[in-house]
Amino acid sequence: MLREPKKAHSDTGAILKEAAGRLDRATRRQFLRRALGLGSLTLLAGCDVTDGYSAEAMLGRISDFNDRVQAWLFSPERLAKEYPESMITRPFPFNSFYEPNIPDKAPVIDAGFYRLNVTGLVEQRADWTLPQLHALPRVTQITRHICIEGWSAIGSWSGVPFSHFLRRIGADLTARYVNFRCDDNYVTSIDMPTALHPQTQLTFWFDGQVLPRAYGFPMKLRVPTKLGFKNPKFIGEIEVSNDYLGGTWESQGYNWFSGL
Ligand SMILES: Nc1nc2c(c(=O)[nH]1)N[C@H]1C(S)=C(S)[C@@H](COP(=O)(O)O)O[C@H]1N2
Ligand SMILES: [Mo]
Repeated sequence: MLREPKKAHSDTGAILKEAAGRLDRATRRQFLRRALGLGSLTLLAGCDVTDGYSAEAMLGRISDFNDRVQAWLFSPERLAKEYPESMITRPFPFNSFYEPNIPDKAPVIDAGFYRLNVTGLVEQRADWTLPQLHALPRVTQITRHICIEGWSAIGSWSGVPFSHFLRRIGADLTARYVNFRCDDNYVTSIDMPTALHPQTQLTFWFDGQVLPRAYGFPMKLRVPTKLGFKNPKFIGEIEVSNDYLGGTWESQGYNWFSGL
């Protein structure tokens, strides 16, 4: 059953401004002028959208525009802001695409049986066990996760820089996409420049502990330059590909790029 797109929260303007705050001043003004100039994000944040059909049509139009603006804005050199430990949000919010939106419904994955499938345009199409993944070099980031539904929170995530992992599996770094298939049937995909961004992380630990089940055990992709829904949890397969896969929320009208 196709679900009606979740209505944009009335805080979209605030979230946009928060995201814009991470840009330098000239870029920010251009961003806000171009994004808000068309009234697209104002519309997105507005309450006029009452039925799923018009919401979907409108989001489609906005998406085409935003893909262009955001692709133009994105640069691999731009870093998401990092925060001190004292600013970590506890407890950290939980979100899922399924209903009811509660952690109890998150998949139960057995650490011993778990295998990560690596497929597509890579030299080593092997499966990885958790101990093998945990042995990769570890870095930590404290960044803000921004959800399109109108909340944001600061968290601490640790794991291997995704660019390191991609090189390790001999990924074709000229491929266009990295696609993710998750154990709850969630799907999303990112462009290769974002996959290689220095802060994009294959995450196994959260706030100093093993990534809890609700937050994506055994692994998620942390992408601080993208909205929350571009951060897949419970990853079962990573595919390097030139084929556009889209995603669970992307096919419901959310902008595919959704980032800076
Ligand atoms: N597999 C999977 N990944 C997912 C989702 C999901 O439902 N399933 N929801 C996305 C959305 S919309 C958000 S905001 C974040 C929520 O992550 P959190 O529960 O760690 O806060 O996960 C993203 N990744
Ligand atoms: Mo989200």
